[in-house]
Amino acid sequence: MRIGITCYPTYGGSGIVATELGLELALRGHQVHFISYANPIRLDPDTPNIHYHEVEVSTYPLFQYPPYALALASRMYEVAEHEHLDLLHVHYAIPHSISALLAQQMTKNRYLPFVTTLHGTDITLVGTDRSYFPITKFSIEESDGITTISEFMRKQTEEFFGITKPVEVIHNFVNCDLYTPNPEARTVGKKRILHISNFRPVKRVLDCVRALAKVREHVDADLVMAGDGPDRGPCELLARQLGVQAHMRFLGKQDHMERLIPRMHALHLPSETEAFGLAALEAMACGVPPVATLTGGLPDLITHGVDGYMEPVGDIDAQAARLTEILSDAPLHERLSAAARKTAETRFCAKLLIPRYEQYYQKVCAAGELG
Ligand code: GMT
Repeated sequence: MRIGITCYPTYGGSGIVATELGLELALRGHQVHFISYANPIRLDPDTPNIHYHEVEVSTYPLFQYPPYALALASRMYEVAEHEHLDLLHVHYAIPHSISALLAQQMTKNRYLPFVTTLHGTDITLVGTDRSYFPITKFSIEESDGITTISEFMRKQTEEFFGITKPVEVIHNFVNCDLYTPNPEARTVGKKRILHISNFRPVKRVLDCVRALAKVREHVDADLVMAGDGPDRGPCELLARQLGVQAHMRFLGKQDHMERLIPRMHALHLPSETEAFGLAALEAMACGVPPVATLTGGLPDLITHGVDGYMEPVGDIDAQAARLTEILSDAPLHERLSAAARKTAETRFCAKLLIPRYEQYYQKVCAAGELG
């Protein structure tokens, strides 16, 4: 098939999922055309069957807000025409699905279907800014296919937007050959807890620092913070206040998580909510057990006490106690680590989930031809 993919190309789970999906589809022989304002971070455009089409947005002084959605729609239309795309697949509703709808309407000689995948923040953002509600609901309803990444998100989409069309759950996936355990890498040095995020308030990064202080009452552990964002400064301040700054490392944004994660002993993901929790899946594939919060789509991924733990949001004592258990009880760590890898391998490997997208695309295209 010839597929056009649009996503936010910067750091963020939805862009990562879209990029990995495109790469996997290209490996399976599809022609994949990324249409975005920048090259997605994990994408090497030199990969066979991968094509990249940049969206240029003019910054004429009249435009206080450059009309990206329109520039994107034009580019989608052009690429679809020249490359004979079978369908567009947009990740994140705002504004990508509206652009796809416009591109579809501009395509007069045939039907150009589009699929929208909702990743979570496209709902929470609309939840906090109602000005986007009518247009987001409209663009989701007009999509030829709607997918999302967890059961929780399916319910949220249906309830929040009142969508009556079927919403297909296709869980996030991981490349199980790239993300693999490396137990030897964990034998060197101190115990290490990893946190990965964009440091937005929803990630509750300060809870990582508070938990570290409690864990260190029992285990000599370090906290490794990967990523960057608005709460990094407050995090550094809190680390100094709690006297744990010498046991924390801020790595900033990382391009090769598959090299970093296997060196860690546990992942701490104390988020307020997570539509899925891709960071937890990547950790599990590397045999690194997650201590996460019982929220959002995380129960789709983690089985509490088997391949990781989920504790209430904001319950630092409970989260720290789980991290302490994992770091101080070697047989428990081994058991959780093996189970985490098994969960990733048996339920969330790319090779299991990419065919689900392929089948879904075929269904959407067939319905478009009939209609
Ligand atoms: O977590 C973020 O802030 C980034 C966000 C995004 O839209 O890029 O991530 C969302 O999509 C990821 C990939 O599907 C999910 O794994 C994350 O759980 C989800 N984030 C939230 O729901 C907060």
